[in-house]
Amino acid sequence: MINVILFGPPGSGKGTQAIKLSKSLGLIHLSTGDILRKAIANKTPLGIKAREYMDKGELVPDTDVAQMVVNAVDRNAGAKGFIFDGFPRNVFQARFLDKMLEERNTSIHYLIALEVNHDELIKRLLNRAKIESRTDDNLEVIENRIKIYFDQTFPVIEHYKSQGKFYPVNGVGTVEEVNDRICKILTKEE
Ligand code: B4P
Repeated sequence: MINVILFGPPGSGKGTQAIKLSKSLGLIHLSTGDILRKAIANKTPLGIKAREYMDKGELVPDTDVAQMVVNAVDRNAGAKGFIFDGFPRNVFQARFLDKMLEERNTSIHYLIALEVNHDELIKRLLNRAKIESRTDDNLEVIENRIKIYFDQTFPVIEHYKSQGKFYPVNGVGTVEEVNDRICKILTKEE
């Protein structure tokens, strides 16, 4: 089994790369953002609650997200592995993920951290706003999402660095170039 966390600030290309990697490696793509957006679209109780947080760029409460992830993992028992996209978002979620995988006799193997500068992040997300109509892709909310990333999410790096699982990747370049850089790490090529 191979379990990968795709990590990085909003707009760094996590979702974009996760879709490509899940196809090429045959892994299950588990995006907490996508699951939450689906819950919002379906107006489920979780979706109605999550929307209040997501529209402000804040993190949805840990207990809700954790339960969602357990459900998604257990629905895919027997999978070759998972690409966790947008999860964990803080150290509590990281500890939770480690424990949940341990109980299923597996673990995280790689944390791939996409590194992209602030101006490029803003440019990409404002560009996406013109194409999709995500309610959290406006400048004020984007700046809050980036702030929350550095305040709450960034410390997750240290958690996996201490386990020897941290792999930084330059996230600037074409989608293919970034994908090649990640694949080199996952296939252990030089
Ligand atoms: P997410 O859905 O995870 O959204 P995101 O961080 O903005 O990244 P995303 O994956 O969509 O974008 P990407 O970088 O691929 O989270 C949204 C919200 O959900 C959070 O703010 C939070 O409220 C909630 N949430 C999610 N998970 C949670 C959790 N675990 N706990 C609590 N709350 C949670 O791409 C961005 C744009 O860049 C795209 O338009 C793409 O086309 C473009 N792009 C990608 N790669 C590029 C490249 N190489 N060059 C140019 N453009 C590129």
